Order: sequence, then C-alpha cells, then structure tokens
Amino acid sequence: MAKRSDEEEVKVLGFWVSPFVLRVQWALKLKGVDYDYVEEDIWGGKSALLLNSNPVYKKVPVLVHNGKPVVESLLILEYIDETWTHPGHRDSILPTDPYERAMVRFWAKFAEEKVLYGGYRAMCLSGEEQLNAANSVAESLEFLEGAVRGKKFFGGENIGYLDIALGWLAYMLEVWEEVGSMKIMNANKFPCLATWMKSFVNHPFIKDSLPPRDKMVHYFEERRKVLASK
Ligand SMILES: N[C@@H](CCC(=O)N[C@@H](CS)C(=O)NCC(=O)O)C(=O)O
Repeated sequence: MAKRSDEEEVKVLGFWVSPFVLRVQWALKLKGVDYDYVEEDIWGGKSALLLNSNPVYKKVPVLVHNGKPVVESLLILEYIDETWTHPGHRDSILPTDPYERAMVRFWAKFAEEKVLYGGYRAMCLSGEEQLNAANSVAESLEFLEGAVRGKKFFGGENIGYLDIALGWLAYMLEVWEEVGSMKIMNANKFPCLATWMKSFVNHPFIKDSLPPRDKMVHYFEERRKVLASK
C-alpha cells in the first residue's frame, strides 16, 4: 500500500460493522492510501475526537486528513477521489464523463434511501408492514438490476464509486434477511445483481475486509430488539 508522506495524517474513525465506514476504507485501499483506523464505541461512549470532528451528526465515518475532518461517507468518497490523484494512486473511482458522474451519484443516493434505509427498516418491522417494506425494496432492486446489466461491475470492468457505495448490499442484505426472517433478494429475478454480488465479495480488495457473518447476525439481532422496543 502507498505510504503517506511523513507529514501526512490520514485517519478513519469507524465502527466495525458500519457499511458507511467500510466504503471509505475500500476507497482508500483502492486508491492505495495508507491510513490509521480508530474504532469508536458508538453505542457506549464516543470519543472526544469523534464528537469534535462531527459535531453535527456525531456519526462515523469521519476521515481526518491533516487535522481536517470530512464527514458523510458518500462525500468522503468524493474527497478521497479528488485528493489522491497523483501518480502511484489509482485513476479516479468516479467516471470522468460529467453525465456518467451525475448518473452514479443519482444511483448512489437512490440506493441509500430506498435500499439501504428501506432494507434496514424492513428488517426491524414485522407482519404486513414488513412485507410492504420488503416489496418496496425489491422494486428498487429492479432499477439496480438494470443499471448493472451487461457489466461486470457498476463501474465497468473495474470496481468504481457506485460499486463502493453499494458494496454493503453484496454481503449485508442477506444478513438482514436472516435477522428479519424476510426475503428481498431473488437471484432468478435479479440475475445480473446476483452475479455482481458474487464478483464484488470475491474481489481481492474486498474479500478479506468483510466483517464476520456470525458477529453481524448477532449484532443486528440485538439492534432489532433495541429498535423494536422503542
Ligand atoms: N449518512 C451517514 C450515515 C452514518 C451513520 O449512520 N453511522 C452510524 C454507524 S452505521 C453511526 O455512527 N451511528 C451512531 C449514532 O447514530 O449515534 C454517512 O453516510 O456517513
């Protein structure tokens, strides 16, 4: 991995299972940027560094670059892409064409709202409410199926911004399905998405970075109980 210059500080404040944190780590790894990782206890006690770095939301991830905090994972991806552009770092993870850039940003935002938050909500619900929520996520997957059709990755031959933004879907949705006793993904209905999921989790940059499945199941079971009790 590329070394930072001695004066350069790159720090990620994270939490092991956060899909938002992992996408930042993937982007740094793909761009060949070396960084220090600081695990935060987000439900127990957040560090002063986190509270001071993200006073508005108090959430991870935070990227601290030479003392300057950058927050919101999708914006951090853009910051990473624009900051480490010199030789030795991978080309842009965002497409160069402005129209393509606009499109990947559109899909990333769409997937965040409809699939990530929709899927998480469905996991926490039950009965008819859950069924409706799960169906609505499945309808959204249909659009993502169209966006990846005919390509290995959303980014084409290589993993790009949208793959990184959607990467959580490839390994976490099925954990949420198990925890919520529901079914959203259907490989027969979404064959291109199913193939993408396999290619993504088996990519050399990704496969060793995923949180242990059992630990994730346990964590989300606990979160579901906490959220159901509220
Ligand atoms: N939109 C934010 C979401 C970040 C987020 O929700 N982080 C969670 C961990 S998965 C967090 O820090 N939660 C702590 C809290 O809600 O207090 C991003 O993309 O960075």
